[in-house]
Amino acid sequence: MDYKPGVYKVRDLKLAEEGRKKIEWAESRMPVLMELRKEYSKTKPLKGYRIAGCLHVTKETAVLIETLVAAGAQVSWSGCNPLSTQDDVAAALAKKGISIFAWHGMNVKEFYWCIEQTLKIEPNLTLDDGADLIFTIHNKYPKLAEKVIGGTEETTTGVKRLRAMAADGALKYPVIAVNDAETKWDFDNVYGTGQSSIDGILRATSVLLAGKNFVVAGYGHCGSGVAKRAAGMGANVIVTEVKPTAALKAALEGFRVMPMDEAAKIGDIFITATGVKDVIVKRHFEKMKDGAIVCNTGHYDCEINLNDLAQLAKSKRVIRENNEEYTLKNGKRIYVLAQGRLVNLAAAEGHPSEVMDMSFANQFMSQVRLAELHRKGVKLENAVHEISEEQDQYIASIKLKTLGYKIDKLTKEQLKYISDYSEGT
Ligand code: 3DD
Repeated sequence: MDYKPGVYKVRDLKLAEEGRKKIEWAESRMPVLMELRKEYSKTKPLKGYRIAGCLHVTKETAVLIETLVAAGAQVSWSGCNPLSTQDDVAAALAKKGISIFAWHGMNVKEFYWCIEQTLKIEPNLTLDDGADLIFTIHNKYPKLAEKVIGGTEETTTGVKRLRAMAADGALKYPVIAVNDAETKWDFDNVYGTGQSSIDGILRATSVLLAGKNFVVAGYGHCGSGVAKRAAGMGANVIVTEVKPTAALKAALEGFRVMPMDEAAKIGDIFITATGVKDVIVKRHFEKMKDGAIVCNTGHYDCEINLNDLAQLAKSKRVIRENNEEYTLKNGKRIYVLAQGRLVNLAAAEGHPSEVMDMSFANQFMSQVRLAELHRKGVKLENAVHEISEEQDQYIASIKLKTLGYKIDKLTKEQLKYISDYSEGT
């Protein structure tokens, strides 16, 4: 493939100056990644490695990209959602010579075209969020897949997809599940999704949350984060679930729990965070109150069935940015945010830099680990691999240090006690 370094396609290069300021703002709040950049720009462990990346182009991702480059990597990048690219950030990256193909509001055909452009770098490492890049390589460029030494995956649904591929024996190279790092899921998914989803809803509607019936579909790490932050804003949170333990947790946290068929009648605001398709469908829309607001914070846009809604509607118009008003044949109006795509990134800026700092420290360390294993001639199994406990605690300890916290240390006796089973009551 004819790769030309620094080739790019972005919305408008003139936005670069604004984008650079946003990136500098993010750098000031991502001390772990900046610490790693300082350390690894000396040794450049990624020199000679070519990374194709497919991850939301935000100010935080720009800090990750420029850290990978500082560590010696050649990088070519596309966004992992048609609506999540911040155009000024993309322009700033392009201006700095990064090969980037991303703009806000692309269609699905353009989305996959961008992914294909990044493959011209003939990557030997991939970095993914939702597994669309890995899936494209496996499906359309199997020869290229043979040359990839490994990849990393950012999100829950992407890891599930890759585990299914591995179970089928279809995975052609090892992938590290960044999502499953505790310093990722227990912070990014909970605090990040919680705050940024509310951010997206407020930017697209500016409604008062206090007193509203706020329906959260899915009480996993993301949904529980959203539920708790909505409750903190005074919303009356209702949780719908299919998993008894998750529903039980929601109930014991003090939230109302009921099926969507019942919640549809009383909800004012609905947000899906399940990773499953058809969570809100025709019969739910038919039950909803006039003025109900519906949105999604799951990775793919399949959780709200917009085809069903279109069948019920007699007209549709954009009433505010990222906010479409569907007028139903029965006269009721339903408002869909960000075209049913992830509202936190499409209608806001995604998670705050402070949590992405640790997620992306895991991405960076995992890419370095894959390169180091390759240099040592160590071949990982073509499967989904976990982040080590050691890496998790290392990243958490740097974060603590940058926040000025000190913690206790186990004494020799305590360490012995933990491993020794002879001491009883
Ligand atoms: N994701 C959320 N906010 C993001 C940001 N500011 N930059 C890049 C990606 C961002 C998506 C993550 O939550 C990802 O970890 C996921 O999808 O799980």
